Amino acid sequence: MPEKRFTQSKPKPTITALPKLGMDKEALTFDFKRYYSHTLGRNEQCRSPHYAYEALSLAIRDRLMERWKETYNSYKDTDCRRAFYLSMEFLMGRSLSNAMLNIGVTDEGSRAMYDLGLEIEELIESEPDAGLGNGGLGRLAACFVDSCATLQLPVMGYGLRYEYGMFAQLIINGEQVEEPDHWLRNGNIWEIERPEYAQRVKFGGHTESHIDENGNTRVCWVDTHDVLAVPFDTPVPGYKNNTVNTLRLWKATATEEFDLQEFNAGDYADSVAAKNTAENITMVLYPNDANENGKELRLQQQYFLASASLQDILANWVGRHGTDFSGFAEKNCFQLNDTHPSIAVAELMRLLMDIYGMGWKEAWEITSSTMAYTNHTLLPEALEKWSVSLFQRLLPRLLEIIYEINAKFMAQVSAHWPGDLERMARMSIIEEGGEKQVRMAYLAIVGSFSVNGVAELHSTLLQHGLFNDFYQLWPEKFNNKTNGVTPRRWLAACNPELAELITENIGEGWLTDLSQLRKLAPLAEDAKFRKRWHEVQQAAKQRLVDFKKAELGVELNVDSLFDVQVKRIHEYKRQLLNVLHVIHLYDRIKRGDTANWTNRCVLIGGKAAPGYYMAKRIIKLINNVSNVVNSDPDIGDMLKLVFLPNYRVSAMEKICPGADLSEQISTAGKEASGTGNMKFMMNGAITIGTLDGANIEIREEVGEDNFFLFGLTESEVEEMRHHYDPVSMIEQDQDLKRVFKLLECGHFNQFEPGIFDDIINSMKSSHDPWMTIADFRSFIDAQRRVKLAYQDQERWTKMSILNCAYSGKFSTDRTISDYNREIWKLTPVSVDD
Ligand code: 26Q
Repeated sequence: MPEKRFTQSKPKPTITALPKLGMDKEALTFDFKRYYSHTLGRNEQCRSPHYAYEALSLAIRDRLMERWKETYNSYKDTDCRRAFYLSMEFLMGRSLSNAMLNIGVTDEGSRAMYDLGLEIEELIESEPDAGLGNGGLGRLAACFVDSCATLQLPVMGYGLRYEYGMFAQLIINGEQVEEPDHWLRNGNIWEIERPEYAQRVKFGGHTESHIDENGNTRVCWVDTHDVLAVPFDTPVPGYKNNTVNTLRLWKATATEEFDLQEFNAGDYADSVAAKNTAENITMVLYPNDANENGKELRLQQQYFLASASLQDILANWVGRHGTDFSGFAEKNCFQLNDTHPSIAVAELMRLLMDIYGMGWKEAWEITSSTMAYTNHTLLPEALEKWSVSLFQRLLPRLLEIIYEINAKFMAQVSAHWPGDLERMARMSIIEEGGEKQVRMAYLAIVGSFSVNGVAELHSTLLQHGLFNDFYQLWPEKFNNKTNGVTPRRWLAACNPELAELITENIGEGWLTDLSQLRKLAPLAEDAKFRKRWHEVQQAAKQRLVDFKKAELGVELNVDSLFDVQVKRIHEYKRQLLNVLHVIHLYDRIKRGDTANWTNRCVLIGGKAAPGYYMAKRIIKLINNVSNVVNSDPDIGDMLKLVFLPNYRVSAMEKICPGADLSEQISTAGKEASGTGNMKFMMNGAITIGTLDGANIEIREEVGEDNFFLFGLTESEVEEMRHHYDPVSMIEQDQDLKRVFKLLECGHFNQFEPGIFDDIINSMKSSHDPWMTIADFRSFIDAQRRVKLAYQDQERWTKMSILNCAYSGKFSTDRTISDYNREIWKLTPVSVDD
């Protein structure tokens, strides 16, 4: 007799009804062993920490999964309004330690591993960074989703699952060499593939229009090459609140017809090659943090993200409400992380009209009341433009819609400023004259109900400079949302000793209400507390020293001032100004001008876009100066310069607790906000900085006595441009003159003649946009004040405590509360245990 099969009678919900998993050491140990042995098939003989990392991660993931499901159901049941964060980058870094912290099993998990003879640190270190971003903008997206989950807000992140993330940086002979980052090679425990929610994305083809049964014109986009978007979901846990939100990343794969068409044409090789074309779309992250103009694949990526995400959201809506979109705008909001996903404006119009049969007016009403745009740069050369001809070839239907949006917008401009043709030309989404271009920022502004900058100064400059025409037309759209960083990763997890000292003294409320760090301020006057603070900071410096000794073989002296600049290498960020200061100190030592000296380690790290020639030369200069300085026996411990290779999220987690001085020295008006500045401040480093980006607000919070200010203001920079004469400034400043003499005589490139000529010439040019020389004297003087402050360790420690104490504003919990109060207007949804 065959066995009887009960396939029909099983009531559905019991499939996933499971007893709740334990959060104690024993439960974690049991699950760890089961995964290690039965799932991964390893035993004691296996020496690699990778499998232990995987086993522990699987055990943690199970606990996330329970809460993820609950969160999903809570959102569904409450039918709440939601926001979607659309971003080409999510620089998540590592997940294990963050997940353990947020579900509250850091101690139990560490003890479980310890009792098994495993070092939790080693497991944590074996996780590769999810480096799906370039820098600030990508890491901001990651901090945002952390804070959204912590604030119990129904927000989902949408992005791309790049097969290759940000390249790994090697330094060979002082130069950057890029190595591909195949971060998925050993699998990714933290993602769940959901092929059942795959979406189809169109490219190419042409449009046809016809009259439908109701007499309305309908457009069909036909003869397209379609690509399948397959979602991979990553859980995003809130801090100890049972909320687990979703980050959904799309992977591009070939459709079945794609294979068949080519296959039937008879060429197997062509068919496989065609598959590659489709799958190339999410193959690699573009490693430039400024607009590399015109790359077709980049536009494909942008549209792929926008289209797949919007189709997903609309399919979900239709699944629950049918094709009645009357309540859609009340329930949904899209935040565009820069212009990169701004094609979403046109794509939502297309989907509502062409797929769901809506008229223009109704579709525009929905689109322009659900889209919100965040700008991250003022540099005009970084503003995205796409040639109309590329658009026509790749996304013909989208181009039609953009033209229509622009025609209606131009009519509005003309009504507001009758006869002002210049203004119309300035504001047009389509740039005329020469090759026609689509201005993506203008599309984003026209299509959004909110436009924000990322720090007060930046937002002001957007309103009065870059986007002034739009601000005059729609002042109510413009607002500021000063950036932040998540205090869970950037204080609690990366600096546990400091976190513990803080908690011992003011309780643990600061973890979700960072303004409570203010309670530390009075303790700056307590000598015993200062002593503890200093000890913890020295221990963090020692850990950094040990890491760098193991990684690079360099010996740093913990008693010297750790002076740190880590960020992308960019001329506007002025790593060169930092190098000029190092050369100046070197020159002073060589001249014997060392009375009252303070030993200093200058640490500089960051990646250059592979095609950015000047940035790569700056890296070479830093390394060459480093070689000369560090190998000179006259210099010894008085001065060290070290380039920190392969700067990334997990590197910053080790660097920021060990920094004394945070270098935030961009040309005023150029750094939109900066976020590294906030991480350093939170960990008690003191900033030397210009009045740029969020530095201004940092100084406001901590007070001028606890911040080393230097340099021209934004308006002074703009004024000086007209008569900027760096050559005579060099001539008139004896210190600067000697620094340039060393550079120009080839002191740092003895056997590499001429390699720094371009750098030298750029600084000496009266057209140098970054005006490095203009701020030299002021910078050197500020560094002298730094040194004097550091010599009084009691004073320095006070300043350090106060920097941490007044860093509360720079939590992304505050930033996200601001976004929510003023833009998203979501109601928090609590998730039951
Ligand atoms: C665009 C088109 C084609 C290829 C690449 C790009 C591209 C990619 C990344 C353009 C820009 C970026 C990243 C920009 C960025 O990170 N900006 C930084 O954003 C931070 C968060 O708001 C700010 O703190 C920084 O000041 C800002 O520089």
